[in-house]
Amino acid sequence: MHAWPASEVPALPGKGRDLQIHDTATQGTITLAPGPVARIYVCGITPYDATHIGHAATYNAFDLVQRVWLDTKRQVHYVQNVTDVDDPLLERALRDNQDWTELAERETALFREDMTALRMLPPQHYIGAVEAIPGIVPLVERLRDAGAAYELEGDTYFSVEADPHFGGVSHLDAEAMRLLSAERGGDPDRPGKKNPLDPMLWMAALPGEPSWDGGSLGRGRPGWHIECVAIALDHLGMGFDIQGGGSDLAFPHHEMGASHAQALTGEFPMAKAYVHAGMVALHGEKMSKSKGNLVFVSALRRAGVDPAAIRLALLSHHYRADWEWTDAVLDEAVARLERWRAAVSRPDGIPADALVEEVREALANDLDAPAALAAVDRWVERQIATDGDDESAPGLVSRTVDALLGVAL
Ligand code: 5CA
Ligand code: ZN
Repeated sequence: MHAWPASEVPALPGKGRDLQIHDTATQGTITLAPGPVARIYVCGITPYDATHIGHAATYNAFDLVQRVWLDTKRQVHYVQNVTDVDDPLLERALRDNQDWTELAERETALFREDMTALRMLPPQHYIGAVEAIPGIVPLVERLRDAGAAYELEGDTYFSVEADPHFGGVSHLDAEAMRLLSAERGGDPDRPGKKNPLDPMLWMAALPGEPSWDGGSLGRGRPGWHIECVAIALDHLGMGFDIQGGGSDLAFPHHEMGASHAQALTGEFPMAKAYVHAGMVALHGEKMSKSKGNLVFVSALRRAGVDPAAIRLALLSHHYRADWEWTDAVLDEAVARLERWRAAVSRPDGIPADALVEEVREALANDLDAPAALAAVDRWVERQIATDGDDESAPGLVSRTVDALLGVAL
């Protein structure tokens, strides 16, 4: 699939610091020191209702990761998937009496537009689950042949007991895993499974549902977790730097993915850091497609909201926090954008070299965007209150805010 156009990232004087980031798997903060090419996989949307503010907040976090790495003068190899065939997508298409491929294409196109408007850097490889199927089938066959998978009434399941490290990403107890598995696409109550948590790797074709040639697995479609593993291993290989997503992906999705990869390669975990963004809520509940309590980026754009203000609203919360979207959050961001624009539109001002370092430091410290905004706020206040004569300062601040925060002033 094609991704979306990249906005230019201005180069800043000097060099940024290595990223320290909270890793769910080790339950602590680690310093990542990638080679010249940093590798990141971010789980993409299931395209049946895009792009809500919760999605945007999560992609904003991983956009900051890239901007920090680029500022350390590394290249970034970024892969993102699109879950373009899945139960909820098929159910929505059926409910609305539309073709599931058209629904997926339309929502993916909207997502691309939203990502472009928000200045999110695009992945180099943007891969749909459907296009990944030829690479998924041999992985499932290998898992089965190695004894890590079994057949149940034509479907193929992964055996979590094949992975001695199972649980090492999310650290949840068995009861919590069972509840979340039922909530997030699993089928813990299906009779005949070796372990209730075992996830589907390949689902036998059902009448009226799309299916593909699965070689020795028979016709069918892939399970969710193996899709991301196949795409990540194909484009990044084992031991890439970050696998990212919202906190609702830690279990089962990233846990199961790490287990699949362990059973395939003997290595654990697949990524050096498992990074999870907090959940954005609306009216007290997690914003989610299934609940329908959504604020869409495209609707805000249509209403004339500047995408830079949406981005500032996202940045005003720490990526690991759960937070609530309100009109006040947006109003504050709109006002901040106006203040910042007024401050950098002056022909000269107060020096900004220290500000560049403060923003770098804040982001390298577990992507502390609120601290970065506070640093810019302080410069802006002084700039408005003082008569400076540094002609390079306004430009430097604009470039810093653009390069490190993705906000065009
Ligand atoms: N296609 C899968 C990943 S392979 C999926 O989870 N798709 S999604 O469309 O449901 O979500 C896309 C991303 O947005 C995921 O990382 C998810 O964790 C994140 N996300 C979903 N809802 C919210 C929310 N309310 N707040 C923050 N992030 C969210
Ligand atoms: Zn995924």
